[in-house]
Amino acid sequence: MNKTALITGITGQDGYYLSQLLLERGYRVVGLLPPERQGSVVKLDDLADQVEIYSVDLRDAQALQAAVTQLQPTEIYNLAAPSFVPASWNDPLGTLDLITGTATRLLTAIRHSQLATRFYQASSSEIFGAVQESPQSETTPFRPKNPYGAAKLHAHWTMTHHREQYNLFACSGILYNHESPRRPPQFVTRKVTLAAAGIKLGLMDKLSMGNLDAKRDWGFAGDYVEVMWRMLQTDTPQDYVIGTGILHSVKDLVEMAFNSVNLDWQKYVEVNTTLLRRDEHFQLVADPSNANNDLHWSPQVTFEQLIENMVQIDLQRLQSGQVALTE
Ligand code: G4F
Repeated sequence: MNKTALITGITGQDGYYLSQLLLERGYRVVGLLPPERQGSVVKLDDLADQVEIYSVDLRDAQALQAAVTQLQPTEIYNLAAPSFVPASWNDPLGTLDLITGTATRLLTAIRHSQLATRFYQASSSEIFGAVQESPQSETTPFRPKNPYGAAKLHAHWTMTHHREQYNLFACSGILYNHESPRRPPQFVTRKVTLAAAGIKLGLMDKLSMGNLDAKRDWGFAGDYVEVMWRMLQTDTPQDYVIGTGILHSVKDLVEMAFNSVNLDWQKYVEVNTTLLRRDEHFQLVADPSNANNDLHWSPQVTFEQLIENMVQIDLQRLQSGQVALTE
């Protein structure tokens, strides 16, 4: 019998790549989407016809329980989150409810259903926050410094408590920044690749940026969904830090993107102080040794390949009118 995977956040970047991987591996893939967001299934493009959508409000515990009881999933991937970190300051409670609340309600539903469903929690390097050691591993203390990181940490602990208390097969992937051509343009990689393409085509002439010295550990989202799946295929549930272990600055990113279309970034990029964030001196960089050793996982796409590919795809999209620039 086919395995069934339930995915929250299916229409996001990771939801797309994960659905693709699971469909290729013979799973029945069901996305849990709030009733008011049914239309967003079009974001799944070529996969929209291959996945099933179950309409459910993620804040409704009873409805989630009914979904789990009815669909009897082999695996649940909890990816749903308002993932743009600065926005979490505008609605800390809403962020907490969607991130922690959804994880708690799903874990409770698995517990009550008495199924052997395996649960993946999408955790984040933001739970490490104000780090005192770099790189970070599974034993690094958690010190989140924004409502998003705090909510992700609460969800992480809730998952851990359910694993210990009820012996559920549940685990967290503590993922560092992962990007792709499907990343929305408010995130820095896509903002830069779209701008480099737009400027090359003469559709815009300036790019306003925040902190060019900020550094991140960036990988390709397609590589990271592979490890989500591998985490649920092991004998014992365990949390893993997932990243490349390599830091690049935002300046490196800008330079790489503009170089790939033969432009001198310094002629087009300006710093807009309203885009600066506080406390950006912490170096969030992964030590993925455990994932390398236990799951035989390592990233396949380099940062350079990723950015070059994103710029090329943005050039094609702009030329074909598939995306338009708002600036
Ligand atoms: O692309 P970002 O907005 O991603 P951020 O805040 O690191 O969060 C992403 O990764 C986390 C870890 O996996 C996730 F938990 C989270 O959900 C999300 O996916 O910003 C990256 C860096 C920051 O240091 C930011 O200050 O880029 C810097 N930056 C500089 N100028 C900018 C800009 N970021 C944005 N979005 N826009 C700018 O103009």
